[in-house]
Amino acid sequence: MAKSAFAAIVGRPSSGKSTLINALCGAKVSIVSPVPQTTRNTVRGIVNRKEGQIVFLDTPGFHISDKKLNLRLKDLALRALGDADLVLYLVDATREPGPEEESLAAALAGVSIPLTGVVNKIDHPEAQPERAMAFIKEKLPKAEVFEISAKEGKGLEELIDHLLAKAEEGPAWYPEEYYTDQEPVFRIAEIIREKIINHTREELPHAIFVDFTASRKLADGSLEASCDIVVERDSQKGIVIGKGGTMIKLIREEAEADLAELFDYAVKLRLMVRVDPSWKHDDKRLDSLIF
Ligand SMILES: Nc1nc2c(ncn2[C@@H]2O[C@H](COP(=O)(O)OP(=O)(O)OP(=O)(O)O)[C@@H](O)[C@H]2O)c(=O)[nH]1
Ligand SMILES: [Mg+2]
Repeated sequence: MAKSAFAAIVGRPSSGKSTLINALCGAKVSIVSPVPQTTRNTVRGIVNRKEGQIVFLDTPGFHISDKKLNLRLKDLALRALGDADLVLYLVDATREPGPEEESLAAALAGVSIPLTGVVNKIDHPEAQPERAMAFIKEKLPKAEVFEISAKEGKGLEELIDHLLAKAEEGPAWYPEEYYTDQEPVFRIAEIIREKIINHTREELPHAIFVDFTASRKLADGSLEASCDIVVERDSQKGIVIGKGGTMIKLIREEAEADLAELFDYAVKLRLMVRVDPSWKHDDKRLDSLIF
């Protein structure tokens, strides 16, 4: 009988959760940027081995803040634990564990599913893996701890073997050829958001969301997708569009190139920029964005 498990990946913002899920799945499942709070949803990535299937759940970074958006993201990260059989607690070896790390470790100490500690970014010149290791051992003494570099793909097979050993016998939840279950509409919007964050991170790291408005199949088999990039202020609209439209063109071209890798049909993007000063305070809007 094969094994199967849902494994939630939790950690502070920018600890490398999304980089890890992509490396584990060997494909871009979840968007990555140097800006904290990039991931806003529980994103599933599937790994199949002859021993069984692990469905990884990437989650938003655990961040302490009173802002509405952040509260929702934190809540979502903790809720993913309720859907999981195993939990991976990712700690960034380049950062000192402060109050936020303490708070997350305390929350995880109360969780009843098996927990595995993961020290990430060991490739980084400023990494102090012993410090991160000692922190996890102190706060969560029962956890086994692995050292990895998600970016360089180091230590991942050992981690997968360990999780398969911990997993219980059970059916595969997804067909073997699946590496994610995300809808194309969501993936397209996310890839666009990744390009915007990575190009405008100093000016508007969290000010945007991408609203998929329409799509149609063209005669050549490609998909034309229309999306609104929603910003909070007029000045931000100018940043996204760029001088003479150069920025939005770059965003479109890079996103189309990534999408060409992800889908077996071409995606042609029609991007517009819209201003909505209150989207981050709009409960209905947040309901539709954070799930
Ligand atoms: N050197 C190094 N950098 C890494 C590694 N893993 C992730 N990073 C970098 O860390 C930054 C954050 O990575 P993400 O994967 O987006 O982090 P995250 O935990 O998903 O962040 P949120 O979604 O915001 O919570 C990016 O600049 C990554 O390139 C690693 O193993 N080594
Ligand atoms: Mg992420």
